[in-house]
Amino acid sequence: MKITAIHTFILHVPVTRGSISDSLHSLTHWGAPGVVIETDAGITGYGYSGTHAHLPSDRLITQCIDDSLAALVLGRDPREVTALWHEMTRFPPLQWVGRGGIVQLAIGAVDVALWDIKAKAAGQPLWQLMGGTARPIRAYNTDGGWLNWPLETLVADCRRLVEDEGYSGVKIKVGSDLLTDDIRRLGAVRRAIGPDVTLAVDANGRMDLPQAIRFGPALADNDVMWFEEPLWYDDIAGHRRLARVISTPVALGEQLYLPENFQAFLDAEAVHFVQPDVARLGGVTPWIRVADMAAGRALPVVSHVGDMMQTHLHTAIGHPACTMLEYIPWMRECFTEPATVRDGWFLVPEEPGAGTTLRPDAITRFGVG
Ligand code: 0YR
Ligand code: MG
Repeated sequence: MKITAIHTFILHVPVTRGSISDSLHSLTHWGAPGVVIETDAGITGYGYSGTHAHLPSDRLITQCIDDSLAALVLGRDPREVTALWHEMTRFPPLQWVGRGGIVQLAIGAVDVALWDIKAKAAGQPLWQLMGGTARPIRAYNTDGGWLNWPLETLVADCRRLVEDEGYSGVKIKVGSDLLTDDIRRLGAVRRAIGPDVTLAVDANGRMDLPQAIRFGPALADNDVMWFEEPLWYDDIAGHRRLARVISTPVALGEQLYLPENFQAFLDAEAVHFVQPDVARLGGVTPWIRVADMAAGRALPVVSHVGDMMQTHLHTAIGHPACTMLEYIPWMRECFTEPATVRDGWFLVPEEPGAGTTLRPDAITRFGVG
């Protein structure tokens, strides 16, 4: 089988809850700069990254695919995806200008499209190609808990997710200007959802070490499952120190671009819940490597879903280190088989591929220049 054509696209899809904020970002749309790869076997693969829908930066990703990566993979056999990933990440001129960052996001989109083709060629969903068995994955809801919501809205929405929609886990954003606000919001949510629901918090990298340490007792008192991205993303030493002085496990990984970054955090014992994202890490190929690293240290993998779950549902089912997956339904209308939750559990996808096949109208409805 040979790759015969490569086209790129950029989707900007409105988020479901209006304008939302975490401690560092506000957004109204989710971005998906991506790629369609065609083959002489008539199989088409789809892959994309996940961004904050900023057209100038999305264009940097599609340009990297159009102008550099396309020439590397054109004419090649897409089923040789692991070899192609190594070639893409080691292509001298590209790694010189961007090891990590834009280049890695572009490689991730291509890698996912190649895995999509490989799974379609095998007639299997990706989770099955990975050697997994059809097993339910527990969902925790992260399409709530936003930091721009007043306390009453936050509490009512968490209660609704649990009582009306059947979620057994939720995550709320922290990293307010005042730590006392975070403590008040956390306590109110825990009281509203009761002791049995999994509750995680996410500071999106905004705190400094003293503030994160001061938050520790409130996290323990409210039985918080993990403290996500407490400190700036790349600060290995800071996370290691925090992990040693608080009793709540630390989660991170959505901002790490390279498998070697995960290796460094793991070697430093600076992370407990490992959160690789195919959309940032460079695709399914490095995701499997990171999940294997975590499994080798008895650490759970709970992916961040920059792809809005489509591929991560497959990798979660397909890898034994995965225990839960976040649910954030911002791109459901784009796909032929959108990831779906019933009674707090993800349905097992059945279509062959990596879950990324776009509906025919996705680009006409959400495509931007
Ligand atoms: C909004 N999930 C996250 C969103 C989300 C961010 O900025 O991108 O909150 O990706 O941290 O865990
Ligand atoms: Mg997060």
